[in-house]
Amino acid sequence: MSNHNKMTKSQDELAALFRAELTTGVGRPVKHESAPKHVSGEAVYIDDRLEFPNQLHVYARMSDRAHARIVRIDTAPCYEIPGVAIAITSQDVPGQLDIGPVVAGDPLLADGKVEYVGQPVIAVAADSLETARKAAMAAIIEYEDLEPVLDVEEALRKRHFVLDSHQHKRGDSAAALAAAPRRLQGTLHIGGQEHFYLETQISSVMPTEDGGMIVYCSTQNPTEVQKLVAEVLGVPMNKIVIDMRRMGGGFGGKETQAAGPACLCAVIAHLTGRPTKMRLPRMEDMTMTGKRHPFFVQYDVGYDDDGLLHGIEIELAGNCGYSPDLSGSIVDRAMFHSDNAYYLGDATVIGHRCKTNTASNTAYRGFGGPQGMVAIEEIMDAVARSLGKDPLDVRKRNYYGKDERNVTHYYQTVEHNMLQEMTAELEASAEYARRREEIRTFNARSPVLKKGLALTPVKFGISFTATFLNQAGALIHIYTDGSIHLNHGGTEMGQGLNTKVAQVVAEVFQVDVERIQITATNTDKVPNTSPTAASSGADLNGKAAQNAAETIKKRLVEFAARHFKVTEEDVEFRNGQVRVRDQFLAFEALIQLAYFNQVSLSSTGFYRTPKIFYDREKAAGRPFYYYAYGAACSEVIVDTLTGEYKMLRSDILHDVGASLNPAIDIGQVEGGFVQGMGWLTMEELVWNDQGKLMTNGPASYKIPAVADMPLDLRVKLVENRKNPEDTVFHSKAVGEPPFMLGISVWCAIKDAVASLADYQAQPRIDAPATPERVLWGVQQMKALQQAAAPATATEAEPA
Ligand code: MTE
Ligand code: QUE
Ligand code: MOS
Repeated sequence: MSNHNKMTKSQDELAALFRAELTTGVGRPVKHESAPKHVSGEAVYIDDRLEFPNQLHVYARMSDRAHARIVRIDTAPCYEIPGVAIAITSQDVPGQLDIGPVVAGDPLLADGKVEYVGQPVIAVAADSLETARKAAMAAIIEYEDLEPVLDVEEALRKRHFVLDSHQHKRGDSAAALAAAPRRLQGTLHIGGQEHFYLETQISSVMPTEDGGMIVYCSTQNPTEVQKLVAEVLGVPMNKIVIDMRRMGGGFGGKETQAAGPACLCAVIAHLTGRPTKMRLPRMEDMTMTGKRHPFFVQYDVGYDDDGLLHGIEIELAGNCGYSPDLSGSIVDRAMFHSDNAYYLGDATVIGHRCKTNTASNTAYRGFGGPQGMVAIEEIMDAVARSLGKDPLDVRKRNYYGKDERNVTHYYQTVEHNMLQEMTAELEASAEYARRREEIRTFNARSPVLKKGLALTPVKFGISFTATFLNQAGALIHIYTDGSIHLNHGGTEMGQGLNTKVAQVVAEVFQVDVERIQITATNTDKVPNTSPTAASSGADLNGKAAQNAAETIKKRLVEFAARHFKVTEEDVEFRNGQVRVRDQFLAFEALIQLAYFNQVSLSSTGFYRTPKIFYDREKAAGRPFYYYAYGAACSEVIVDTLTGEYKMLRSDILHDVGASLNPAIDIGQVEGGFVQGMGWLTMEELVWNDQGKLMTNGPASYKIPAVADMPLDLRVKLVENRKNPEDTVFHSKAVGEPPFMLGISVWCAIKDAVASLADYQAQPRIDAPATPERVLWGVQQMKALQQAAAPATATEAEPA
C-alpha cells in the first residue's frame, strides 16, 4: 500500500523532494551505524550469538615456562573429568601446524618446546568453558628448562633476532656528525602496550558440508583467518567461510592473532564433528597474545647553535617477542617515522627485530610509527635543552620545508605539507606564547607543583608499506524494491568504517543511508581482502564501494536514457529521486523499471592505490600515497614530591582532508589521543624475572579512565582542506594518526620536570612516564641543581 502511494506521488511532489536541501551522503555527521545497538546492548558480538546444539567450549593450557623443552605431555587425566570431548596436542593438527602470518614461527600448539609463558601447549574441548579449563589443568606436562632471553638490550647484544636488521640511509651521517658544531648521544626505553579491546579474542566454528567450515571470528583480517584455517585443516580455501559482523575493538591486536582461536576451534570441529567456540578469558588473552612492541633506542645527533639538525644516526631495537609475526613491517614503519615532521640531514636509521622469550608482539595503532616518533621527539627535547631553547622553536626550525629540505631519508618527497600553517594556527588558538610565560612565572613561585607545556606535530604516512596490500573489493546488490545491500572487504571494529562506506554509496546514488543495509564482512562475498589496518579501511573500501556503485549507476543512467529517449546528461539522481529531463520518478521506481527491462542491479567493485612504489633493497621510493597531519598542545601539572601528575588541558588540530563524517572523525581523534596518552603515561607492562606477565588484568594494568582525561580537551579538524590526492571524496585516513598526538603529554611532563633545572637539562623519563619514573627524573634534576649551586646554598627554591 505504502509502496503504491510512493509510486503515485504527483510530479510536483517528486520535483519538490528532488529539489529539497540535500540530506544524504558524505561530509555529514551521520551517527555510527550501530550506535543505538551499542548503547542498548542489542549489537551482536560472537559471544552473544545463540549457541549451536552440541557446541563445545575450547580452552588452551598455556606454558608456564619462558623457554623449555617439552619432555612429556599426558592428556589422559583430562578425560577423567565428565563433559570433556577431546584434548589435543600439536600432533593432532591434521594439516600445517604453523600459523605465522608472513613467515613461519608460530606453531598453533607448542611443538617440542615452549618459547614464552602463555604459549598454548594443549587445547581441551568440553561442554562448558569451566570444565574445559579444569580438564586442561589436569593434563601432565613436563618441561626441561632452557635459558630464556627476557631483555631487549641482552637480545641486541647477542644479535638474537627474529628477522634480519635493515637500514635507511641518506648521505654520510658519520661525516655530518663529525663536522657538526654540536653533538649529543642518548638512549631511551619505550614501553609496550596491551590492546585491551573490550571483546577478547573469540571464534566460533560450525562444520558444514564437504569438509567445510563456517567460522565466526572477531578478526581484522578475515582472508588470513580463512587461509590459515584451510592450512591447519589441510583443505583448500574454498571450503572455508569467515563471517565477521563487528569487533568489540581490535586496535591491531586482531590483525594476526585472532587466527589462533579460530584454528583451534576448526581443528576440534574437524576432529569431533561438533560446533566449537573459543573465547579467551581476559587473563589468558593478556598472557597469550602479543602487544605493542617495546623499543630500545640509541641515537647520536649533530646540530648547530640554532638546533638545526645536520646529521643523525638512530638505532631502533624492537622487542618482537618469540616470533616474527608482523615485526618486519612494524620495525620498518618505526624507521619510516623516525623523522616524524623533520628534515634529518644526513641520516642512518637502523632497525633491529630482537627476539625475546615473551608473547609475539604485533600490530597496534600506529604499527611501530609511534615508537619511531617518540624517539625523534625525545631528540628534539634533548637538543633544545642543551641549547636552553624552547623545544617548540627547535621543532619548527627542523620542520620539512615546502620546496627545499622536503625529501625524507627514504627519498619520498613530502608534498602538501600543512604543518607550518597548522602549528601557527594551534599556537595562536592555544595561546602557546602567553601560557609559556605564565607557566614560567607559576613554576618560579611554586616550589612543589610544576607545570609543563609541549606542542608536538604528527606526520603519518598512509598506505601499507607492503605495496600489494593496498587493494580492496566491494559488492553491491539493489533489490527490486530499491533497497540496497552493501558488502565490502573491510571490518568494523568501532571505528565507523561501515557508516563511512554506506555514506559513500548513499552519495553515489543520492539516497538515504537508511536505504542501505550494512552486512557482515564475509569471505564468500568479497574475496582476497587485505586486513583492515594501516588506517586505510575507508580509503580502500570506500573507493571499491564507490566503484561498484558507479558501475550500477552507469547502467541505470544508460538504461533511463534509452528507455525515455533522452540523453545521459538528462538523467540526474538527487535526494532519493531521479530526474529524467523534466520528468521525476522515485529511485525505487527506476529500479523496478530497470529490473523489468533486464538491467543487472548487482556489481562488484575494486580499487588499488595509485602512485605508490617502494624498493626495500634500495630503501627508496614512495611507500605512502600521502601523509596525514596533526598537532597537539598539552599542559600538565606535576607534583615533584610524589611524581604524580594531572593533565590540565590539550588543544588538538587534526587534518582529515574533506571529512567523510566529522562526528566519527572527532571521535577517532579523541580516542586515539587518549590511547596514545595512556601508552606514554600510565600503561605499564611488568614481567617477573621468570618471564611471566604480572600485569595480566585490569587491576594491575591501568588504562585511562574518565578521570584521567585532560580537564579541558579541545579538538578541531582542519576546515575546508581537501586531500589534494584523489582519495575517496578527498578525505584522509584518521584511524591511527591521532594516536601520536599523545606524545605531547609525555613531552609536557618532561617540560615540567626540566623546569627544576631551569630548562637547561633533559630529565631521563623513559616511557611510560609513570609517577615513579617522573620522580626519578625530578631527583636527577635536583641533583644537577645541587651540583651546580654554590657550596653554601642548600636546596634553595626560586623566590
Ligand atoms: N577505533 C575503534 N573504535 N576501535 C578500533 O579497534 N582501531 C584503530 C583505528 N581506530 C580501532 C579504532 C586502528 S589500529 C586502525 S588501523 C584503524 O582504526 C582501522 O580502521 P580504518 O582503517 O577503517 O580507520
Ligand atoms: C602498515 C600496516 C601493515 C603493513 C605495513 C604497514 C599491516 C600488515 C602488513 C603486512 C605485511 C606483509 C604481509 C602481510 C601483512 O604490513 O597491517 O600479510 O605479508 O598486515 O605500513 O598496518
Ligand atoms: Mo591498525 S595497528 O593498522 O590495525
